[in-house]
Amino acid sequence: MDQIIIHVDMDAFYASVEIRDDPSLRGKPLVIGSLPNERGVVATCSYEARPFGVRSGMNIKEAYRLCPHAVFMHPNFEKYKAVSRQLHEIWNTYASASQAIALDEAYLDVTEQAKDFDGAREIARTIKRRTLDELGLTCSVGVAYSKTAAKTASEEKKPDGCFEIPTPEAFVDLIIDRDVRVLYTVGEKSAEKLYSAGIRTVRDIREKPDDVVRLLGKQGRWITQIANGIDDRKVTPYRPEEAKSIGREVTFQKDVSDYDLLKDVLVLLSLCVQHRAERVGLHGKGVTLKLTYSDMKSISRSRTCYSTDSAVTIYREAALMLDAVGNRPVRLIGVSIYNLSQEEETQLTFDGFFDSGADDHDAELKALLDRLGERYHLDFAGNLEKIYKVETLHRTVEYMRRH
Ligand code: DCP
Ligand code: MG
Repeated sequence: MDQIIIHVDMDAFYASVEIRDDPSLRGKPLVIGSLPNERGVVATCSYEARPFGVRSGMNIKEAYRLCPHAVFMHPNFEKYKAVSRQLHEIWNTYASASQAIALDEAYLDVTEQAKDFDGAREIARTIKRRTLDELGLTCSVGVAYSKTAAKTASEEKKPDGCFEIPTPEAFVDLIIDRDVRVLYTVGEKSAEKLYSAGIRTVRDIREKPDDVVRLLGKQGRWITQIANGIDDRKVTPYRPEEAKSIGREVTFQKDVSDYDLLKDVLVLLSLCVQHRAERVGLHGKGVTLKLTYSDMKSISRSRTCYSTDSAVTIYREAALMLDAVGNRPVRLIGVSIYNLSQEEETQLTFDGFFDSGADDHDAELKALLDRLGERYHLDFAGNLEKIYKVETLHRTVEYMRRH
C-alpha cells in the first residue's frame, strides 16, 4: 500500500456554525449569503434547504424564489475562520502531512499513523467524534488510496458520512457509470466539450481516451488517468507562499459609473490586500485589476512592478490601469497581487539613499485617507483595522456609493 489519505469536509459549514450557535434555527432551511432584497449569491445553505434546489453560488433572488420560507442570513467570516483554525488543529494531529484546501476541508496523509485501512478507519471515526464533541459540528470523511478517491469518498455519504475507497478498482467500480463531472477536475466548460463529442460518463472517457486528449489537451491526459483510478499526488502541506495571488474584491449593490468613486474604492481594496500580504509575510511583484461590468463581462489588467510592499504602490498601479479601461458601468471591482515571495531583509540600495522623501508612502497614504474621509464623511483614523473585515469593507463601500 503506497499511501492512505483522508479527506475531511464539514457539512454545510457556514450554516452549521450558525445553527450550532442559535438552536432555534435547527431543522429549518437556512441560507447564508446575501439577503433576498440585496444583490449577491448563496454562500451555502442547510441540508433542509437543499431539497428545494438551493445551492452555493446561486443568485440570492433565485434561492428566494425556490425557498421563500427559508431564514436568510449574512455570513460571519471572522467566526468561521476561528472555527476553521480549531478544526484544522484537531485534524492535523492525526496526519504526517495535512493540506488545507478550504476553511472547512483538508487532505490528511495518515499512511504512517494508520499503518493500514483498519487503522485509517479508526482515525476517521476519532476525527468525526472529536469534531462533534469539541466543536459541535458534523463532517464527512473519506478514506482512500489517493486524493481524488478520498475526496470522492467524503462526498459519498454526506452529511455526517464516512466512506472508504481502498483501491483504484473500487474507485473505478463506484464511478464508472456516473457523469464525467464526478471527476473534480472536469469543470463546466470541459464537460460541455466532452458531451458534445458524446462522452458523458467515466466509462466513455475510459473507452475513448484519445478523444479526451484531443479535446482537452494536457488536462485531458490527466482526466483519462484519474478515470482509471491513477492519482499519485502527495498531500503537500499548504504554505501561503504557494498561493498564486492575494486579492480582495467587492460587488456593488448597484452598478457604479462614477470612476472617481471606483478609484476611492481601490484605496480600500489596496489596503486590504496589503494587510493580508503582510499577515502572511509576502509581497508581490505585480498588481492585477479586475472589473466585472453590468453585463457580467469581466476583464482583468496586470502590471508588474518592483515590489508591492505598500498599499500605496498597489493603489497607484491599480488606479493607472483603471484610468486606461474606459468608463462602462461596473458591478464588481477587485485588486490582487501576484508573483508572491517571502519578505526579504530590507536592502539599502542607492534608490533608498537618494530617495528624499518624495516617495513617502506613509504620507501619501494618509493624504489618500484624509481625502476619502472628507469626501464621504468617514473617520478612518484609528479605525482602519475594521476595514479589513469583509463585512465592514462591503458596508463602507456601499455607504460611499450612496454618498
Ligand atoms: N462557500 C461559498 N461559496 C461557494 C461555495 C462555498 O462561500 N460557492 C463557502 C460556504 C460553505 C463553505 O465555503 O459553507 C464550504 O464549502 P463546501 O463546498 O464544503 O459547502 P458546505 O460545507 O457548505 O456544504 P457541504 O455539506 O456540501 O460540504
Ligand atoms: Mg463542506
